Amino acid sequence: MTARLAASVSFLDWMQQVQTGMEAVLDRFLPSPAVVPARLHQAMRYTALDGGKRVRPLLVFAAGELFDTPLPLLERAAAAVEMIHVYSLVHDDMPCMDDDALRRGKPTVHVQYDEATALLVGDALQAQAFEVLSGVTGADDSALVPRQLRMLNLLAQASGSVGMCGGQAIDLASVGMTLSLAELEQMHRKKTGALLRAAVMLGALGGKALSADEMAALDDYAGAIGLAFQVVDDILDATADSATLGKTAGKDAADNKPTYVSILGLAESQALAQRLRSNAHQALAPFGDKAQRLRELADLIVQRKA
Ligand code: GRG
Repeated sequence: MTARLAASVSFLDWMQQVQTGMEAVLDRFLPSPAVVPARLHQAMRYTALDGGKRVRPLLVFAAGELFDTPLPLLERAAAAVEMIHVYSLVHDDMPCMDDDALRRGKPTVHVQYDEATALLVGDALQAQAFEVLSGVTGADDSALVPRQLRMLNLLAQASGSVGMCGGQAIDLASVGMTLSLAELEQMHRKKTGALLRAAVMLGALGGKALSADEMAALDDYAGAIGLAFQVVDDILDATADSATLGKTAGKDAADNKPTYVSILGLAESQALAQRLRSNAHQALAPFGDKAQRLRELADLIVQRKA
């Protein structure tokens, strides 16, 4: 990826630069398709490359701008969080979980390859994420090692049983059940919110030290966008079509899953997404203009159509 773009660059151009750059970064950090076991490596690349909105890497880079995080560390953090995200999608799509055949506009890994390969792709991407984040960043990397340690700890917590995996466990257990709004929120703060929060915090922790107030403000922002992302996901699942989403639409209702739309209705869910966007903006007030990209990402998350 090239050096940071000036703040005068439009949000769209910045986003496209990060998305394109991420393709090259992931290509660099994924095992070569020629290395044994070639089929596993090809399947890892099939699912991780050429697809997805790259929301988590965008958050890493936007938060990194606030704290002057060095580019090599930003690239590693962005690749690591995207690999964890992709692994979660591959496992989530398997017949033992959501049993889905379409993801990012392509057949899911267990359909394109087979179930055992899908399981291993997820496992290997998870390990690869931690290898990448713990890797050497450059010649003068010793000063970065303490930061990397904190980042590794954060990513492990966000991915594990008190984070994303825990949220998925609650999700699987709640099929066909009536959840209160508070229970639904708790599930999503873990399942989707934990990794989105990690993306923001990873970008920040790689840079100069954060004060307690800065940490709390970023946490508030990350919490608001994490929940907004899921509210919008529920809205899109109920209102968009599969071709637009690149995944099967209407799945939540078909699977009898509690969602924001099923509990609050469409209009109230849309109002909630707007309130969360405004909360995210408010949380960024102490950072002034430097947080412009994070503000724009909050808008994107709420206004997205896929
Ligand atoms: C299997 C351990 C394990 C966890 C799965 C996140 C998750 C937990 C499952 C995904 C199910 C799902 C569709 C959740 C809704 C929110 C979400 C994470 C959507 C997909 O993320 P996007 O929209 O996807 O950022 P792209 O493809 O753009 O990266």
